[in-house]
Parts: sequence; C-alpha cells; structure tokens
Amino acid sequence: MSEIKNPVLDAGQVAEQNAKVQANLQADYEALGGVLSRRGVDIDKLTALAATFAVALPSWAAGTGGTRFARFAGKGEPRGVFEKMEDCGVVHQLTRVTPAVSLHFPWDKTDDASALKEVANGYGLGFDAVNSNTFQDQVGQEHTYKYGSLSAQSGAARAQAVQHNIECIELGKKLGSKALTVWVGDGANFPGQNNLRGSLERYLDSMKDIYGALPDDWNVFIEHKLFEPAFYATVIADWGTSFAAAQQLGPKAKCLVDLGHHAPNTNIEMIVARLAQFGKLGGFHFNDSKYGDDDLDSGSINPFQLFLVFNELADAAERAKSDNSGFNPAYMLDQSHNVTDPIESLMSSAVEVQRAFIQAALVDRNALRAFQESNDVLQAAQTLKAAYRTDVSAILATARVRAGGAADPVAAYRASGYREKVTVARPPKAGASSSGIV
Ligand code: RM4
Ligand code: MN
Ligand code: MN
Repeated sequence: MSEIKNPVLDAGQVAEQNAKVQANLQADYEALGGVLSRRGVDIDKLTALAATFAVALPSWAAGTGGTRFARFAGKGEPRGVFEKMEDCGVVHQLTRVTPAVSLHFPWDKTDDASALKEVANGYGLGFDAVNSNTFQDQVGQEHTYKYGSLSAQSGAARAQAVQHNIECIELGKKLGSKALTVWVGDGANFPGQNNLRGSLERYLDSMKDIYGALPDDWNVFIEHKLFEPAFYATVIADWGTSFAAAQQLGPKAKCLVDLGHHAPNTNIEMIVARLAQFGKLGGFHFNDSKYGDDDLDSGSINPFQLFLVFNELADAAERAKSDNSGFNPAYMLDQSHNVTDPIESLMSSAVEVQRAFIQAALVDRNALRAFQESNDVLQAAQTLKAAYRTDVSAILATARVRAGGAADPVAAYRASGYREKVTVARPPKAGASSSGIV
C-alpha cells in the first residue's frame, strides 16, 4: 500500500487519540489471541492478513445523498472532485483500508488529470474502476437518454452513450484506472414499451464498441440491477443477463455485483459462487439493503449475508491458489448517506467489509469440508457460525494502528474537528457536484 505523504489530518493528533485506548486495545488483543490460539489460529497472522485488505471508495458518496423526494444537504460537503479526494483521504488515513477511489464521470470530470492524480497520491490514494453515467442527461447534451442509452431506439443516443463510455476509458487511462464499470438504467416502464429481446441486442451492439476501446490490461464490469428507474423491465436486470452479456463480449468483460441490486431474500452468496466458478466475477459494490437499492451502510442491515459473501470469496481464493488461476475481484463501496456524516459512514462501512473478510478467513475450511462430506448439517452450519460470532474488532483496530491509522476511526475523526473546519472552508457553491445519488 502506498504511503501517505500528505496526510489530511494531523498525524500527531491521531497518535494521541490512539494512546488513550492503547492499553485497553492491547488487553482485548491478548484476550482474543488466547481464544484463537485454542482454535489453532495465530492472531498475528490474521492481523497481517487484515492489513492486506482494501476496498475502494465511491467518490459520489462523499457528499450527502438523497432520495426520490428530497436531499438534505450536509455541512461542508465537497464541491468538486478535489474536495472529494480530500474527504476520501481522511477515510483512508484513519482506516488504512481504502487506498483507491472509484470516480464517476461526468460528475468527476477534470481537465487536469495529472494534478488530480498527484493530489490523490499525496493522500495515499489511487484510482479503481471509473464509472460512466448515461442514466441522466447532462447540460448541453445533444441526445436525451429519457428512453434509454446503450439500448435506446435512437441510434444517435446510442452512439453518444458509447462515445461517453470511451471518453471515460480515456480519462481513466490518465489516472491509472484499470476498469470501466457500466450500469445503465435502460428498460421499460410499460409492457409493450420495448421489444425485450431487441433492447438487449442493441445494448450488446453498443457494448461491443465500448469493449473494442478497452486497453489490453483493462476490464469492463457489467453491473446488473433488478429495477429502478425502469419499473417494468430492466435490460440488465439480473446476474444471468449480466453473465450472458459478459460471455458474448469476451474475457475482458466481467460481472459486478452490487449487493442492493437484487430482490429481497435473493441468495447473493450463491450468485457470487456461480460467477466465481465460471470466471466472471469482476467485482462488488458493497452496501446494505432492506428492500431495494437502498444504498445503506455495509453491514448495517444484514452483516451475516456480508460474511457469507466473503465465505464464498475465501473459498474461491483457496481454489484459485491451489490451481494457480488467479482470483482478484475489485472491491468497492457504493452507498448513499442521507442521515449520517458521509465520512463516518464510509469509515465504518470499510471496516465492516474488512471485518467480514477476516471472519471468513477464520472459517475452519477443513472441518467444514469434513462435516459436508459426512452430511453433518448442524455442525457444518455451526462451523460458519463459530467464525461469524467471533468478535475480531481488536484485530482490525490493531491492524489499523500498526499501519498508522486510528484505533477508533470515528472517535479520531470527531476529535479532529475536520467537519467543522470544512464547513467554514467550503461555503456552498452554485453548480457544485456535491453528490451523485439524488
Ligand atoms: C446506481 C448503481 C451505480 C451507481 C449509481 C450512482 O444505482 O448502483 O453503481 O453508479 O447508482
Ligand atoms: Mn452500484
Ligand atoms: Mn445502486
């Protein structure tokens, strides 16, 4: 992980906060170390593993989000991409698990990519997948996306959407990104509005043009979503369609799983297992959800589901290791913060995802396999629960402190007075791109 040459917050102050809780943390770590050693697990190895974990931040989540009804702006919101990077810098400085940002164009468009890269690097940040946006019209845009973008009936609208995606790749190349994520809201609100097969054919034709513009070492991630804004039929509604599209396009095309983009009760961990099995798992947008694309903080509603997703990822990683096939899905957050401070939500979500990663690493896979083989259903289920029930907070906090981060990121953030400071430094500016999801 690259070092933080230009920390946003005063490093001395973070260390001071850590010192206050160091004795308690040490005691918790030793106690947990004892529990784990009885299970044959070396706590320091797990802590070292925690330090390897990374999840990218969504630039659009640094501002306060909103709903279909309203947006209640927060104080000191970032007014452009440079200020978004500064906020992401805070998240990374305190958590040390978010060394990259996923940008969204044209919201984050800049004429000075090298300046952006330099500023980001100073905060220890690089760039993960870039996201295109053809789900809303932009000022001065020639053709509307009201009736679709990559799948629109209008050839001119389709060409414009393709062009925008190619432009995203160009911008991403300048920043060091290696992937483009494509989510389109295309679909129909009424039966009969679209020819269901024709829409997907047009989408695939457009995607072929985008695919053709990918550099050799890039991927394109296809993000499915069940519904919204198309309420009757969405073109890329599910992982099956996403998978078929990725197959048609070629090896650089993979599927992206946004946890909130499924019907309630969908078995998402099984989708993850299927995509991994067939080499098409590109990455994730982590968030949590109760009903739909709620974009709530990761692990806030259903942490067990998050754990089960990571359990499948651990299984896939183990298999890839044994056959040397390489397994490296992109981890990104995708959330909308309507009632919390976005920086606090991003920090706690990043830690929750890291927690699921470490809990999944605690699963005794040999025991699980043996219980599965002997059809000992109860003990197989208990093996997963034993890992899930383990409170690994002391491991995560120790990994953060060892890496220079905060034992308690939210407490350190509040003590820093950062929000108060940016509230003064960032008076609202007309036309500022504060938030993506409204
Ligand atoms: C969508 C989807 C995309 C994100 C937008 C802002 O629902 O999740 O990933 O780019 O929201
Ligand atoms: Mn998403
Ligand atoms: Mn979404």
